[in-house]
Amino acid sequence: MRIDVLTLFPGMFTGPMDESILKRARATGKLDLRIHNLRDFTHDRHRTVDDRPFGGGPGMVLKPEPIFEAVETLKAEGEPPWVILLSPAGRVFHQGIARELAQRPRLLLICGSYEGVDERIRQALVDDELSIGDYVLTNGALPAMVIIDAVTRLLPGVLGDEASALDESFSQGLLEYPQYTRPAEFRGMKVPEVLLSGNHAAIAQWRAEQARRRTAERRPDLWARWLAEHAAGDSSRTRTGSQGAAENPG
Ligand code: 9D3
Repeated sequence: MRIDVLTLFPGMFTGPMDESILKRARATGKLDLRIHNLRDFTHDRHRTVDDRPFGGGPGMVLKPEPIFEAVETLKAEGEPPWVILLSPAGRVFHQGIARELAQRPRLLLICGSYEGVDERIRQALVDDELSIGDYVLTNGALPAMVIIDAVTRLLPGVLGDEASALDESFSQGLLEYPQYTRPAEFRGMKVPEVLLSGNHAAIAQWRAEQARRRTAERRPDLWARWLAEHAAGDSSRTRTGSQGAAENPG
């Protein structure tokens, strides 16, 4: 997948986008990531990217010309990209959106700034507008990196087979179960007996129950969705008499 990023702060991307799984995805050509400085698409001496808002008010607004020129230049370089504006006014990013974006051959991410952008950019250039959550950041560079990270790990061959298979497992939509490694007792805290038992069926059952219980306690929103999705045709856990607290978490 090719991802172009338009930003006022290209330096923020060096480092985070060159470590770990992202680094390998780029090195193996699975991710073709290109960071562009918006100022490179200006023509005046001061490389001006913003101007005062019509109608008055505080702050500045990203002017249309550099962004239009950048998007039009990049669009001409091959197949048309899906153009995303990062802004606090976008719909909130989640794993489902990451899965959808991972299907596209090419993305173009436009990083907003605290200044906001001229509305004609939305009107004429942008296919979708995304936020990463309800908190205020200084600009859209970190949100762009969050999206690149979430999408890249879903690209074919980027994660090892084990990690991808794990992702596809029954536990989708639930929080992780508790994990332990050696020693079996540490400062008086013991690893649950079942994990030392060698009984793989019992272990799987314990983990599934822990994941459900933890999700119900901590994330009632996720729990409600999981219950709804697993309601049809699955009476094994919800039937009267099944053991475990996960069924009646409240
Ligand atoms: C005047 C209202 N402010 C919105 C709350 C203006 C404003 C503040 C901060 C406009 C942009 C920004 C910079 N943030 C982003 O560009 C951004 C962002 C964010 O701040 N939080 C979560 N997701 C995103 S995506 C882009």
